[in-house]
Amino acid sequence: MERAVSSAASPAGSPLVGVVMGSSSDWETMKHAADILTDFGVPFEARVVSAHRMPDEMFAYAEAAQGRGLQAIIAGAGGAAHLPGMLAAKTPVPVLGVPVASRHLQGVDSLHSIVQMPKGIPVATFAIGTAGAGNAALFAVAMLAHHDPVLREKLAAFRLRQTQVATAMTEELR
Ligand code: RP5
Repeated sequence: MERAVSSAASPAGSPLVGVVMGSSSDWETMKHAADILTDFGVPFEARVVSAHRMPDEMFAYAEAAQGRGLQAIIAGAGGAAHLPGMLAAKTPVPVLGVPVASRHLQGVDSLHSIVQMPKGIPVATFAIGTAGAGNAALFAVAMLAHHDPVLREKLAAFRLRQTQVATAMTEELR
């Protein structure tokens, strides 16, 4: 299993999106977010910022996020996944939570930990696993595209390609 978290996978420029996770073991899931951001040319950074093993670093990361120009933070964690909620508590930057599949409860624990935020501090929560990581990145792209016509065109082209692929699937039935 690939456990190294890439720190240089981003296109050039100050990061607009932070991709953070509780462990390098989450990277197999979270790299699907990084891949989407790379494809769209969105500058991002990828880091391990464990909530319970690096609480001070996690707070520092959240406190610096807005000043560093981050527009969104995609946070993935597994088990008692408090990383997205704690980051959201410490920064006004929108946090997109990705429940990572856990060994014993297959990520249902992660999902409930992230999605059941008490009213007042929202975390936008995505599907368990790679679909959630990819969709969190696409959601971040959509947020950025709101003020970026080039990104908007790329997103429209991405969706058109999906439609074309799905449309061509009928041929496979013959
Ligand atoms: C969480 O514990 C991480 O987000 C990861 O999903 C899980 C297991 O971590 P490792 O034991 O693989 O480091 O903090």
